[in-house]
Amino acid sequence: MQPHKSSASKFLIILAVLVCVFLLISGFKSSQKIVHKDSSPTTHTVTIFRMKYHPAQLNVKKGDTVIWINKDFVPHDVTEETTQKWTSKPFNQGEQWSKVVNEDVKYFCNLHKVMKGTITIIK
Ligand SMILES: [Cu+2]
Repeated sequence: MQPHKSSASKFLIILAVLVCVFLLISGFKSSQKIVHKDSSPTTHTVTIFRMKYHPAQLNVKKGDTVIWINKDFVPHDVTEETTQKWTSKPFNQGEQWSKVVNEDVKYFCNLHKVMKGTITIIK
């Protein structure tokens, strides 16, 4: 009776280990999938109309692309505000300009300095 009992409990232990391994593998696979999805760059659109950027505040991931589309009747630009280290140059209605963003940005329109926007890098 004793040997039979111990082989039954051995079987249960092996079964439990197999279930654990299966759960670990499936959990690992699904978390890998999420990481891959999160890290792939995406594109965001900022529309310019009525002398404003919409949305004026944008959260992106590092490496994402932002496209500004001018839907106003007058030209606008997108210029880095703090040191003006980059600018789109003015672009007209129906035109667009894009940039890959790797850091927090404060920008404004050099033609209409009340127009302002920010981009924040989120994890
Ligand atoms: Cu403007």
